[in-house]
Amino acid sequence: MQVSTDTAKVKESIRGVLSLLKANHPADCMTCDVNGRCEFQDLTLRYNVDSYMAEHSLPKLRQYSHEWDSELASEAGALHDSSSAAIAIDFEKCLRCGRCVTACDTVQDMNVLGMAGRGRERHPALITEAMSLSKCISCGQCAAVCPVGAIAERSEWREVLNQLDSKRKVMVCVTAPAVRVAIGEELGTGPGSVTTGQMVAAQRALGFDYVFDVNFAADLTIMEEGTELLGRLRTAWGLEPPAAADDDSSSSSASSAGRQGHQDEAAGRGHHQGPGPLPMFTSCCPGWITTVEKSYPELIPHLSTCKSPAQMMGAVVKCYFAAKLGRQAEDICLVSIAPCTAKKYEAERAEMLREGEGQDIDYVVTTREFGRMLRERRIPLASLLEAPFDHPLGESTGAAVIFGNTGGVMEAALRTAYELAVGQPLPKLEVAAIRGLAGIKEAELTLPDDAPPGLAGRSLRVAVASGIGHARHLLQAMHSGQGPRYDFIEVMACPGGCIGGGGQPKSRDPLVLLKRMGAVYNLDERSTIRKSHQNQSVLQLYKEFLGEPNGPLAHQLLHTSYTD
Ligand code: HC0
Ligand code: SF4
Repeated sequence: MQVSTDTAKVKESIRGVLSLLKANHPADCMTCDVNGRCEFQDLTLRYNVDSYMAEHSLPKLRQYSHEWDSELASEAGALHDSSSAAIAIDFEKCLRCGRCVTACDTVQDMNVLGMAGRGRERHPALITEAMSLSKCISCGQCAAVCPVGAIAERSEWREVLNQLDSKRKVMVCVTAPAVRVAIGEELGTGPGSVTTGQMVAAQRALGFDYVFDVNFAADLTIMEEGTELLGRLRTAWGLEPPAAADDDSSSSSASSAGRQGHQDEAAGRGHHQGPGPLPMFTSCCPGWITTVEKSYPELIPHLSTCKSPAQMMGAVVKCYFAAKLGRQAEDICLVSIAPCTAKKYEAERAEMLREGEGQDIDYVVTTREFGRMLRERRIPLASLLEAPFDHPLGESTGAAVIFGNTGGVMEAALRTAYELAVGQPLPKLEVAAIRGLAGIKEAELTLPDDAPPGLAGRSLRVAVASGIGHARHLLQAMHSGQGPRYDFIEVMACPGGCIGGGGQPKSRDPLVLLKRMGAVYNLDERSTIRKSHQNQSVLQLYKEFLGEPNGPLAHQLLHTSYTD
């Protein structure tokens, strides 16, 4: 059989279908957030749909449009939903392709969205009355595949530009690991292009006073989470905790007074508790945290108590850096640029608010929104000269950047936890078994015979899942007693990890995740320092301000709790 897909007859048919869709589509492209990044807009231009509509009976199509809209409105309930902190729905723009439903149900196994109606009236709809009443985890996988702007991240970029223009506050920008391998792609430099230095230059050109890096806090997270893991392992293995380090090593810096105040408060709040059970799950992905809270509350004690790197960065900027500047937390406006839509929700969580004060992170904009800001301000990312991050909260290691890939948090944690426990580096820094795009991966590490007493010859079993559908399979296998017992499990809600986040550039390239993943691993390989515990600025922060990893002040500022 020969199938022709590009004949004049086929093209005419496509034009007819596009015309029907366009007749049903609101005419608000000029103000739509995806203007210029819209598959439907591209197709209507390519097939010259306006001329087709002029040649045919447009009034009749409009008539059809009204019928369709009223039926959809009555069947689907609300056409608009803005009840989520992360995701905004405008089904008036919906083309009824159903990609969002596939992403939510088949990939993520969440079933927040479904198809309603029959025949030609079949359309995506919310299963519950509102997003806020659903089990939505804010992952944004629906938004990442929407060809138009029917499902999108809750937009914050205009407010950020207003804040930058008003110059009322000290403007600080922090950027997640996976953005540097994707913002170029959003602006046309191709998947897998790395534009870290140009990205920093663009943030300065936007008007940010300080440009820091979430990667710094990823290294900090490894210090906290690695220490927490070792504590849980020692308890499970019946070993004595290591001798406490001297916590009184603070320098006479300007931060000491601030530190003392925070420490007194930390002691009063009694945040610090004993080690939790194994397996320990990572806690840096807000989509995964919401999944546990809403669907698996029995796993809450297994979650690491560490805040995500982004939120650790928020706490460090608002407490430590503000004090260094001689300013109050409210004098700083902190903008986080992330590949993730759920980070918008995370920043607003009650657990993340400073007592009596506001959010640590004031705004979260996705990679797509960041691209929009640069286009809006005519900042030509690709042709900017590279600029460095500001010191000291811009320093990071290769271990930090791999957080952006599925398996990266685990690999970074193993590089540090192994070396701190055993006293010698991992035989090979690249843990091949937990690299790649497989939805579930696992590895086993055996500690060497010359490890300290109690550790020699012990095995550490770890697992990595990305995509909530895969995480559910892993949990089911564990629940049914199949497979090994794990000690440490990394879960990221988005397929591929943060490189595939719901706020990343929309792409139809099937290799896009592999290209972004390769770019992240290249950044690690090219780093001179590749282990988090060798980040000198992080070590200095402990010395100058935080005390020791998992100490009282670290617990108060860098750890959190969960709600079922
Ligand atoms: Fe991620 Fe993260 S790796 S969740 O995907 O851990 O957003 O990139 O910023 O916080 O570091 C997202 C990316 C981060 C955090 C880090 C973690
Ligand atoms: Fe489903 Fe994630 Fe979209 Fe929520 S954000 S509707 S869970 S795909």
